[in-house]
Amino acid sequence: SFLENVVKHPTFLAGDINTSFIDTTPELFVFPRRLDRGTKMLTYIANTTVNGFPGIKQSKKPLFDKPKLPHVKLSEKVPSGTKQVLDEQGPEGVVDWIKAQKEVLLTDTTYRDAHQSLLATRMRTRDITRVAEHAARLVPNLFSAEVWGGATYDTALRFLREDPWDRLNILRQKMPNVMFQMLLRGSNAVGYKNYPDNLIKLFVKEAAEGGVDVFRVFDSLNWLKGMTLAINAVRETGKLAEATICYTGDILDSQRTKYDLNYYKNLAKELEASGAHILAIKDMAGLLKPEAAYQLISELKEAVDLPIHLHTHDTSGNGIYTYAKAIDAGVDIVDVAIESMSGMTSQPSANALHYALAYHERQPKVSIEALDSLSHYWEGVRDYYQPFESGMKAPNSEIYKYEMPGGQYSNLQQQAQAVGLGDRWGEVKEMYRKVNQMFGDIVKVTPSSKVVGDMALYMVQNDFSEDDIFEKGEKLDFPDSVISFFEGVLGQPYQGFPRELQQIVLKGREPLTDRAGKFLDPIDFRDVRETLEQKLNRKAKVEELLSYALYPKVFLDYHQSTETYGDVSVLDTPIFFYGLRLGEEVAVEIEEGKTLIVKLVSLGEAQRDGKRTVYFELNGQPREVVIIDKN
Ligand code: 3PY
Ligand code: ZN
Repeated sequence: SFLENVVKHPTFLAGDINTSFIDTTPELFVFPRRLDRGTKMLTYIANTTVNGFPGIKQSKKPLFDKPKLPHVKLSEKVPSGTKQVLDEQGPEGVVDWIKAQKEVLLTDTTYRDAHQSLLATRMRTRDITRVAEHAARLVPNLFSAEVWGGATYDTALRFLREDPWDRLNILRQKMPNVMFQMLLRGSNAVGYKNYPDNLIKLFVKEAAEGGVDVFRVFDSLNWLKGMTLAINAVRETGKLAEATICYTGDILDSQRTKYDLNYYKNLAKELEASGAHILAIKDMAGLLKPEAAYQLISELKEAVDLPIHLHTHDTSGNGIYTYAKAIDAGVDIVDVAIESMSGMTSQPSANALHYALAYHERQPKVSIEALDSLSHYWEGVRDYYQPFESGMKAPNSEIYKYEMPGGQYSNLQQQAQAVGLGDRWGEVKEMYRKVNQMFGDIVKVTPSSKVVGDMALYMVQNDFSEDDIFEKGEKLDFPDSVISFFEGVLGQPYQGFPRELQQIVLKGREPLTDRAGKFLDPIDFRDVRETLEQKLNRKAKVEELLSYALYPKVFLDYHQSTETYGDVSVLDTPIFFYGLRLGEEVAVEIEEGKTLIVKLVSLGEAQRDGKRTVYFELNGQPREVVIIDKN
């Protein structure tokens, strides 16, 4: 095809060639895409059929029932909702609207935190968006749907081979009435480290344009300075800034005085003063006990004039009780998940809350039939993701002792297994608790929770006690995340760092005392564009610049995957995870109105070099692809 390029080139056709022609005409080396979409898709299916999917133990492809979509007339007009309130009356209008509601309002986290906490964030855009038009008609009275942010951005690119911005765009089209909410990790955006200020600003601007209406902004140490830049960036977009306090400790425990009611009240006032439209209480580990919820919410309602939005995880099994008490204390909005995606490390059930508040004057105005029909859909979808379930079978009130966030519990357990500590999980949890105390009792949420988890693993793995750390610490190589925590890169913990341990870890280096973002050079996006476009060999969209700036390697790997396999988001989830059974025939809609019929006919033997030919029929025509058998 090099030759084809040469003979088709206008200079060649004009007969006007000299010897430098090849050197000075770089486009000669740009070959048309080698593989058509069909072949790319077959390559993905062949590879997955033979080699499996990362994180899924290879097994026979299970038989699945198709998830049942709710019966809804999609031709009917979508009722208006909070999104229209925002569009017509702006963020202050939404705030007034919230205050005027007697009933407690609901945020549905099924599309984000629920699967982040239950299924390792693996839910694919296809399964999320398929039910969106139905949900828009069934539950138009939601306050918001949490659909983006947290770990979803990274996971979409890294594991699901899809563009997180597509999810947002498709959802926005299909659900035009309910406000969309995202979780933004302050100056860590949707990543695990501090990014330059101009990246945060551009990210927020694009996310707002892409459809995010409510930005829940938190800092992993509850450090105000880590949030204000993002809060201001959100305000500039005309969207809602939901400034967040992460809840830790126990306000009612007289033994634990660091995070008491006054701490929370003061922080709430500071957030109000820094421009928050809504105050979120983010109980990421599910530590807020019912009576504490009553007192905390009552006092915060007195302390600030902001609507209050409560988030919890149901790990202990007490989530509904906590919400009931918070609702009696006047909380404005609570986070729930559709029943079949709720409970345990996820949010409390929306459906159960409906019944818990039967005959209560604040029972939410959401139809239980609608919630049930959505729950049936998610029940079917959840089966697809069985390999990513944590294996937790019952509530676990030990979480009150360990204070591990919902999303971290199963993750850390897996990490422990990966380093051969599977049978010492109990010790790891105890160590997590001890490390928290060694670090001065800190707020633990992404990424500070990861620091505590890394240190706990490190200590158990090496059989280090707390004394060992203090005695031998000068000579130890601590995990990177622990070093950057003590360097102050994640921000400043409330009441500062434990000095002695900090000096041991930093070995004489001076920590930061101000925002890391202040010292990072702004990103030159023109530079980034140039580099990226060279790598992609085409124009890049702003969203792609952001993905590249946030996660350079992950984004380039994702790009490489789309070059090899095409757009795999069109495959249904069983095919995406397992490929095809021998003889299985499926229809794949690769774009609207264009469907390919694919049948797996046979698998050739693996050759010495691992190559294996896989035989298909594509629209009735025989096709074969060669892949490497990695087994
Ligand atoms: C995240 O940052 O992803 C979280 O969900 C923290 O709770
Ligand atoms: Zn959460």
